[in-house]
Amino acid sequence: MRRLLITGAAGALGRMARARLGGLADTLRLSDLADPAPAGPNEEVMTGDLSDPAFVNDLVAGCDGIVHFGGVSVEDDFSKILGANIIGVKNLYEAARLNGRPRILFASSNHVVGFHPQTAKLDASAEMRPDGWYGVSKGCGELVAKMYWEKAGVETAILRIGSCLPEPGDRRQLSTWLSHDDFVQFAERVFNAPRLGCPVVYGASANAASWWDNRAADHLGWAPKDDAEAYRAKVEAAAPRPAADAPEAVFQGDVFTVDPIYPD
Ligand code: NAI
Ligand code: 15L
Repeated sequence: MRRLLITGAAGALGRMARARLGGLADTLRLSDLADPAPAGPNEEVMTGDLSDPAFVNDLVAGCDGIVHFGGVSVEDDFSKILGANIIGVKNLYEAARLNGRPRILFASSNHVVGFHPQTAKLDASAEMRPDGWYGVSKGCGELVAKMYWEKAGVETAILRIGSCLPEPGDRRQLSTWLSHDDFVQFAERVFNAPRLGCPVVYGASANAASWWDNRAADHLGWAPKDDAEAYRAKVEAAAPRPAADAPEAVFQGDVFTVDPIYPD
């Protein structure tokens, strides 16, 4: 690619992707509401709000690919989530349609399906059971991606990320962990695959304790390598076992399922 856009570039995954995805394009365009670190060689920085359609149109112009991390990444007031995650995604896809249909990796979340029990094995056809406004907004983003694929031919990998961290930190993450290396390999597959379409993929490493089945996305050839099991002894020594009826032991979405429904 000539130019790859990373939104949310000042955030945790944006900073990781900036360091790891430079080889995918001649230029990385880095954007966030907050200032990312200044542009280095082969980088451009554009600061602004995803809820502003004119800004997003300028942001997407000239890009061949987009890693879309920008937005509110936890439960919050509906008005904040609406602007960043729902209007922001709509702006991104409309800009993509108008600017040469760059391929998109959309960072969705396991919280789209957070009310499924941990005993369930989910695949791409699982019913959406969002566990808050955040999960609702990511489900909405997935639907926007599907609509722009069907109507306008914008290809997207919808990645329902579990917990993307350097290493798993609690017992639930033994199932939900996505290593940085496995994320990077996923991005490489997304932007190099001859055909993408608009698959839903669960963003998890090859965890022995996984709740998710990605066989519907086999055509991408993504084969995660890491397994949270390697950290089990360390995690179990550090993190007490939750009660059997605690949300972190019952629901895939963890304590998001017991957050209040924030009013506005
Ligand atoms: P983060 O909260 O560290 O980064 C998100 C970035 O988006 C922030 O730098 C923030 O300033 C920016 N942002 C927020 N509102 C914005 C707006 N209106 N306009 C422009 N930028 C805005 O989140 P993190 O952990 O880096 O996650 C990245 C993406 O991946 C998020 O969309 C998150 O929902 C998703 N995700 C992350 C997971 C994880 O394990 N880190 C798990 C599941 C999904
Ligand atoms: C997410 O969607 C969040 O962005 C992240 O902060 C974690 O809470 C993650 O899910 C998770 O479920 O572990």
